[in-house]
Amino acid sequence: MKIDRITLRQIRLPLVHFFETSFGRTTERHIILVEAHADGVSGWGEVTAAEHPFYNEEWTESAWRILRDYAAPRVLGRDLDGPEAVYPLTAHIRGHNMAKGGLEAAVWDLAARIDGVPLWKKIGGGARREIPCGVSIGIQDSVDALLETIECELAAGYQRIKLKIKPGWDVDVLSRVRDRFPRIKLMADANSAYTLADADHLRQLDDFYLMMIEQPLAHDDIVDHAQLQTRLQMPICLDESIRSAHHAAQAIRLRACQILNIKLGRVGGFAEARRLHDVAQAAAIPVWCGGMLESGIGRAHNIALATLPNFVLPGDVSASCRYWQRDIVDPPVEITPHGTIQIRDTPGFGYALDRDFIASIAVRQETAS
Ligand code: OSB
Ligand code: MG
Repeated sequence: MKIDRITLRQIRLPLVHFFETSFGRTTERHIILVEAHADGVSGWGEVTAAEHPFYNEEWTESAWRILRDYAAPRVLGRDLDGPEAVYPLTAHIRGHNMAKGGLEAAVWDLAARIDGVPLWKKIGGGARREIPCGVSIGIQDSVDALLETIECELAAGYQRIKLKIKPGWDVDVLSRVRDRFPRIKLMADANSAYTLADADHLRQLDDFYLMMIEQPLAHDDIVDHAQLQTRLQMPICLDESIRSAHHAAQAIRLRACQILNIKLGRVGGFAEARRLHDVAQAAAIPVWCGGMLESGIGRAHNIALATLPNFVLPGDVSASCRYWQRDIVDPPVEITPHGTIQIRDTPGFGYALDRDFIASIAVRQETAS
C-alpha cells in the first residue's frame, strides 16, 4: 500500500449543547479530518485535538502544522506493509499523538476499504456485535438542570452516567444525584482538577458508590494517583496520564489505577491502542472507550475499537444527536433502547460520508502528494 495523497480538511461544527469540564466550556468544535489515498481508494481519520491546549498540549492549530509539516511527509510515498507501519514512521515526532493518530486511523480505514472488510475486523476486533454505551455529562448551570439531563439520558437507554466534577461541583452535586437516582451506574471525571492534598475531600465521594473516579490528579501524574488509590475505596481510572502502552504498564505496576480509559487520539492511533488494550487485559484491568466530542468519523472509529475483547465497560461513545444537529456521516450514529450501538458490516468505518455537508462546513483544506 502506497499512500500517494493526503488531504487535510478543517471543519466547524457547533455543539447542540455546550460541554463544560474542569478546564473550560466548549460550544463549537474545530475538527481536522484526514483523508489518505492509495490505489484509487481513500480512508478517513479524525484528529481529536480540542480547540485549545487545555485537555493536553495539542489543539487544532498545532495538529494542522504537525500533520502538514511533519507527519504527512513521513508517510507519503512510502510502501507500507500495512497500517501498523504508520506508528513507527512518526514515533520520533515527540508527543502530538492526536495529530499523528488522526493520520494513522485514516490509514487503517483505508487498509480496511482496500481489503473490503469492516474496520472492526481489520483491527482484530469483533468480540461483540453491539457495544455498551454511557454518556459523559458536563458541568451544568444548576443541579436541577443536571438532574433533568440525567433523566433524559436514562430514558434514552444509556447504561451509565459519567459526571464531570471540579472543586465546588462535586460532593454536594453527587449527593443530590445519588439521592434522586440511587441505583444507576454512576462515575465522575475530574480532568485533573485536584491534588493529593484533596485526598480527604475526595474520600467523601466514596459514599456514593461510584463505579470509578477518572483522572482526579495531574494530567501527567502516575505516582500520586497510586498514593491516592490507597486512600480511596472507589477504583481510579486514568485518562490523561496514559499516552502509551508503556505508561499503562507502569500505572498498573504501581497500582495507580484499576480501570483504564483508552482514547484513540491520546495514544496515537489503533496500533498503540491495541497494545494498551493487551497490556491491560493481561493484567485483568478492564478498559472502556473514551470520547473527545468526535464527529461521526471519530465516533465510528471508536465503535470499531470498542469491539476488542477487553472493552467490557460502557464507554463515552454515544449517539450523534447528543452532539450535532447534523452529523457528517450517514446514517447518524444511533443507540438502541437498551443503550448499545450496533456494529455495521460495511467496509471501512461503516458509515457513509456526507461529502456535501463536509464541503459546506470546511474552513480550510490542503492536499499533499
Ligand atoms: O476527559 O473524557 C474526557 C471531552 C473532552 C475532553 C475530555 C473528555 C471529554 C469527555 C466527553 O468526557 C466524551 C464524549 O462524549 O465524547
Ligand atoms: Mg476523562
